[in-house]
Amino acid sequence: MPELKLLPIQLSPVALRVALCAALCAALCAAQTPVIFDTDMGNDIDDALALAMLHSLSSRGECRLLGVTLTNASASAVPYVRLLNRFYGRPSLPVGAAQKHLKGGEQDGYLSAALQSAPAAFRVPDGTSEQSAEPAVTVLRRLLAASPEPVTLIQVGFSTNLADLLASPPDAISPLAGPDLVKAKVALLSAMAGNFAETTPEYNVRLDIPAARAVFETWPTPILFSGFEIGRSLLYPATSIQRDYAYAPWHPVAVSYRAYQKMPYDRPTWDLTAALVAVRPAAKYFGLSAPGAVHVADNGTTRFEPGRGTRQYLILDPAQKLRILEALTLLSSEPPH
Ligand SMILES: [Ca+2]
Repeated sequence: MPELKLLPIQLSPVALRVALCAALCAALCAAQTPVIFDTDMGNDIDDALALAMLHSLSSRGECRLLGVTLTNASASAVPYVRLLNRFYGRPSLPVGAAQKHLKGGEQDGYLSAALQSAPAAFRVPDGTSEQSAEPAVTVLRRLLAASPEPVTLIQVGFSTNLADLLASPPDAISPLAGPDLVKAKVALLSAMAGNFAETTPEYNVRLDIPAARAVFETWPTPILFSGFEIGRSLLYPATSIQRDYAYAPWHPVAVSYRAYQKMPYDRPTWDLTAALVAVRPAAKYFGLSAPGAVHVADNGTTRFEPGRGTRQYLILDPAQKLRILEALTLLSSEPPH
């Protein structure tokens, strides 16, 4: 191999292969968008499907899931997220716990059902530290401060944690206060929130209106909204639950879906759409509004004002519906790698 002589240090073929692999891995890692998933897991089933999707996208090397933070304060939420992470082969993924109890926002739609039926291999042991977690804002600050690359945040629950992040002072984790930390470390916030088709308050906004207003009106980097009308127009098919998850004798997502409502039912893909565009912004699954500002009224309705601002919302082209649904079902039902 005469070309090896061009190197200042001669490498054996094996060492060269190792070095090339390391360089390739470094290049691939650099291409992976680091993401944090902020979720009200347990209130609706789309959060579980969206987290499954993010595990698949991470395994495919399209993103790097850094951690999960919760806005559902149910005692079962942390163990459930750890259960899912364990099923998908990421048992040590950081999880941050909700600190605020929001009326109507800490339902256990399927959390206990999955936890109680889980085989021992996936179960989070009782009485261990895995049953609890650090506060969500502590986890958010640490993950952001430690990330060498800008992070994409995916918020599919209430804005409680991100408002608290904005209000957080400098601490031992970072000398930066919340807004400066976000400006330095967050590329994009992809949020399932609001309604840009009707003047109806959307659930994620309505449950913590002051937090939604603080985040949507003062967040210092761009926000991409998947409004209520997007997920409502793209229904996750019950047939996928019946067919695509049967590869595992016990599947946490299928068990959860069946526990959440009486089967068979199709469910809006609200949170899945926010996760999909966060990881694949160039795929053009959706159209985008012009940039502008988003205002939150006292009753929780959202109003988009085109012009100054870095907020945009998704627009659904009916011709793309089947393509989007195929991506959502394939990604959420992909077996752990
Ligand atoms: Ca949600």
